[in-house]
Amino acid sequence: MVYAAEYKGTLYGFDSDCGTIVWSGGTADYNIAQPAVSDGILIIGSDSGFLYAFSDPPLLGDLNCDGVITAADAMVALEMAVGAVPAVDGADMNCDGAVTSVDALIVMRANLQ
Ligand SMILES: [Ca+2]
Ligand SMILES: [Ca+2]
Repeated sequence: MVYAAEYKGTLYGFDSDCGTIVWSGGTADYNIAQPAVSDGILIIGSDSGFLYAFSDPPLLGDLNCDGVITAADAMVALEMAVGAVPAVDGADMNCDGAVTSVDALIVMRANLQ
């Protein structure tokens, strides 16, 4: 995951393989620096002197958003692959522009690591 900040307050998380935006967040202020990540916490300073911390940036492949990658996430990817549920950008694990059974396999392998 690669993070970048827009001056007007929006933060973006990009898939480091294909550049797809898989997360976004925001501050109530102008961002004056680029974000940093330490121990899983995304941190950024603002022009008003506040330091914002995001403890929940997404885990790539965590398609049910429970904070861990399990077989349940692979099942969600399969449901997206067959059109049972709408596909999201973060589910395209191999960056080929579509969510398929290959993406579900990649999520399953991430579960086993
Ligand atoms: Ca999950
Ligand atoms: Ca794919």
